[in-house]
Formats: sequence, C-alpha cells, structure tokens
Amino acid sequence: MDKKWWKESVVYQIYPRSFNDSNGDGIGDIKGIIEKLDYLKNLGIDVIWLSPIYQSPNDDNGYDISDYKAVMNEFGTMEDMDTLVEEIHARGMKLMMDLVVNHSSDEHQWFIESKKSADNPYRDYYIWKKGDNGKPPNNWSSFFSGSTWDYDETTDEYYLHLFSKKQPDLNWENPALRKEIYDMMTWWLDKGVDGFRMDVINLISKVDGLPSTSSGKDLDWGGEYFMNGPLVHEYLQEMNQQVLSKYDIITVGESPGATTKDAARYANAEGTELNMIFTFEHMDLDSGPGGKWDVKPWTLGDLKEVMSKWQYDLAGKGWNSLYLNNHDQPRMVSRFGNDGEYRVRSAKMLATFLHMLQGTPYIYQGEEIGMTNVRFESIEEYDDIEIHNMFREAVTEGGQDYDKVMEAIYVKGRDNARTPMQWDNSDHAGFTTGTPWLKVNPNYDEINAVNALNDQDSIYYFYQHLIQMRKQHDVIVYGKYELIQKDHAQIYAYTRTLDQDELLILCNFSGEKAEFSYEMTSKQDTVELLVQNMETVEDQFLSELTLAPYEARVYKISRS
Ligand code: ISL
Ligand code: CA
Repeated sequence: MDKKWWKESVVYQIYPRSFNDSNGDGIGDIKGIIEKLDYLKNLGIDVIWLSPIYQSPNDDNGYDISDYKAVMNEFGTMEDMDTLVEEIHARGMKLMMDLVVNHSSDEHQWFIESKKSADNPYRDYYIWKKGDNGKPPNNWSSFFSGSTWDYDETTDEYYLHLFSKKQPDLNWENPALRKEIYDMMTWWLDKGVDGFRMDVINLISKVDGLPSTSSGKDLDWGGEYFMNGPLVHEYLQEMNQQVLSKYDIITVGESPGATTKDAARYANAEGTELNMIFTFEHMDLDSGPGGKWDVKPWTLGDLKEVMSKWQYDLAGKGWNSLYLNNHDQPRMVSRFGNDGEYRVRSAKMLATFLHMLQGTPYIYQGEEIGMTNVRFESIEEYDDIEIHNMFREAVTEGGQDYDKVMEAIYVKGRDNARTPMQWDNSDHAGFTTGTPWLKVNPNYDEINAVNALNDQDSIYYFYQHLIQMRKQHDVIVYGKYELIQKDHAQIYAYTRTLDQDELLILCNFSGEKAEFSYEMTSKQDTVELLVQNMETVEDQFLSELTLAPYEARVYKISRS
C-alpha cells in the first residue's frame, strides 16, 4: 500500500464560533485559535480542519458563504488568517480549510446578480426553474425541512436549495461557475493552506430534468436525484486535474448517502479524485424509518457490520476517514459510550476503537476531554437552523408533542456539538469573558481542559498516547483489518496485520463485565500491551480474558 503523510496523520476539527473567544464578544475567533495552538500541538495532532471562516450572514453558521475570499468580520481579518497559517506551520502542523461549494449564501454577489433577470450573466450560476401550476418545480424536501424550492417574484421562477432558502445550490453544469471555484481554491492553496474538507461534495450533480419522486407525495426525500449524481465523478476529476493534483495536500469529501462502491471511486487509490470521504452509514444507525429525528437505539451488531463493510470494501482500493462525531453530530461519548459513571473510561474505549481502525482519524474539538451532550430547557436556548426548522414544522405547525420533540433534540440536535469548548472552571468555561453566542454545557466545572491537563489519567493524555502509538507502529496505519468474534454481544474485537506484526483490539461496548476467549497466540509469541484504559490489567495468556465495563485493550503480538 502506498505510504502517504495524510494516512499517517490525525486531524483535529475546529468549529471556530465555539472554540475560543479572544475579545469578549461571545464568539470564537481566529486570534482565539492562535492562542490554543500549543494545546493542539501538545496533543500531537498533525492537521487542523477549520470549519468555515469566510464572510457569511450566518444563516447556517458559516456554511452559507457570501464571499469566498473574505473572512467573517466576527472571526477577524485576512491578516489574522495569514498569521494563523504561519503559526500552524511554525509548529509543524497543517491547515485544512472547509470548502462549501454545493451552495453559496443568497447574499453572495453571484446570487444577487442571478436574481436580477433571466438573462443576467450570472443567472446560470444557480438552478432556476418555472413552477408547476403554482407549485414548486418538484416535490423534493430540504435537509432543513420544507421544500427545496423558493419562489422569486422578479422572474416568476423558483431556485433550488437543498439546505436553507438562504443557501441556493450552485449550478455545476455551468463551466464558468466551475472555473470560478477552481480559481478560488487555487487562490487559497497559493496562500499556503494544505487542503480542503469539501462540504456535501457528492451533491453537486443533479439528475437531468430534476424529476419529482415517484411517491406522488407533496414533499419527499429526493436523495436519489442529487446524491452521487450522474456527473459528480467527472467534476471531481476535473477539479483534481486543474487544482488538487498540483499540490501535496489533504482532501476529504463529505458524502451523505455514499456507498462503499461510490467511495472506492471518490477515494480511489490512483488519486484521481479525493483522498477520502466522510461516510454517514454509522451515523444513521440510530435513525428509524422517519429519518434523523426518528430516534431508535443503535446496536453493536449493526456497528460491527457497517464499520467492517467500510474497512473491507475499501482495503487496497481507497482510504477511509474515521470519525464518531463532528459539528453536525451528537457527542460520541453520549451517543456510543456512557456519559455518566463511565464517561472517562468509555470515551477512552471509543477513541481506542476508532484510532486502531484503518483510515485517518478525526477528533472533534472537546472530544479529547470527553465533552458530552447538553439539555437546554427551552427551544429558545437553541441556535441551530436545522433544529428550529424541524421544531417549527413538528410542534408549532404540526402539533406534535413538545416533550417528545425536545427529547429527540437532546439526543440528535447539532447544538450538542456546538456548545462552547470547555477550557477551565471559570465563568462560561473560560471560552469568553462576555456572553457566549450559545450557552456552555453546565458540566464545565468538572469537564474542562485545565482539569484534563492536570490529570495524568485524563482522556486528553490518552489521546496523546494513541497518537504517539500511531507514529511508532506502522501496523496501526497500514495493517489489514479483520473482524473477529463477530457475534460477541458486548465486545467489538478486531485484528490488524502487517507482515510479522499483529494488533488485537478488544473494546467492551457494554456497562457489564465481558468474557473473551479466543486462541490468539502460542506460548512462543511475544505479547505487548500497547494501549489500555484501566489502571491495572493483569497480563494474561490471550485466550481467556475478562474485560471490565467499557474496558479497551490493544495487544501487539509478534509471531515467533
Ligand atoms: O447535520 C446533518 C444531520 O442532520 C446533515 O443533514 C447535514 O446537514 C449534512 O450532513 C450536510 O452537512 C454539511 O452541510 C450543511 C451544513 O449545515 C453542515 O454543517 C455541514 O457539515 C450545509 O452546508
Ligand atoms: Ca470574538
């Protein structure tokens, strides 16, 4: 397998609005990030993925961009950005920018022009269509509730927006638009940034004619008409030839609805498209037939199946990204671990599980100190447009039960991930001296970075250790994955193999003791315990083991 620095790297995601506020206005900013670079360097990460910092009216917190070459005023200036790049590089780290080009803001100059008339030169930068007898051109429903179409009186046409109506979709069929995007990417790369995380990049090509779904419903999920659409690979290959291939960078494409077959093309080993993609399959394990808000319990069996499928199907063909949370998802320790009694231990177990898989691991800010989900009392305390749109449709207009909908928000809402980073136990967790734009999680007294740094057994130092192990053992990066004891009800067990080296990874996903028996080794093999999340573990011959609740171990076996 081809050795690449981005396979050996660990990425840390910063959601700038919630990371660190340097000037007391309650909003995280670029200077605030610079203040914390040593904290990140000390953790050991290689690459920072920075969620959008571009000029934006913040309908979707920066994922609605009104100027791709300007910095959002609240976050700082372009000079601050240049300093950030320099300071990151000075510490031997890299910077991956967020690239949001499936859509722009409706306040982008292109859209302002596009709206003016049907023959404006920018008209075809977006997707416009006549209505269907007073109804939208088709019945697709938006990611953020309601129709994907908004009516515009000036020209008596509708424009397409897969997300909010302030996020009109760009028309990738227009070569002039594509060229603008490639030029803009080149401009940032020439400034010295080291790659891109591409927002919903697998949605950029829509099926010809934009047909309604066949259900006949007024509103329906039209994913099959815009996820992994007909020309998406063509566009990415063009982008690769014109921009990406000219630089030694890291690229990851966010790809809801992509299968492993799609991924083997997006993230192909020949490097003609992207380095890797973000799959959503494991993020959907706790969604029922009604979608994200139709919460159902996930099962370990399903998790094994999905993760193993991605490990096996991409082996030798592509490369995986590894994540259990980000700015759109609940906190992983609350979702897949135990955020009460076993918070610390289960956070370490999940980290072990993820970092030992094959792929590039992503850490989301606060994950390294075990931050948890939040429960705000009232809907007004939430900020996220997805939450508010869903709530309006379900409760205000739909008359559904308030408590039941709030419960779904507690489990799945994106603001779980967006409460400010918990730095210390001072007011507002040390995130700001002012009033934070979103309330901090009240548990910051106990869960904060200062506490973590003062405790040798903290989750923070555990991540540091995992990252060091990655740098020392090639098998962690390049070893072949194999699921073992597939039907074990509590333990997720797998191996990684590279030449003479073998890792045995054991993760107890349950709050009960778990027995593990497996003929792994012979007496002549040497066995070393590389990673453990319990204070003492008896070193045993690896055939009969008992794991404590949420215990995780990684053994390295050298065959004689
Ligand atoms: O957040 C989600 C879970 O409901 C997804 O539907 C999410 O909207 C989807 O994964 C796309 O996410 C990306 O694009 C959105 C933006 O709101 C997200 O923050 C971003 O990660 C639109 O730009
Ligand atoms: Ca600020």
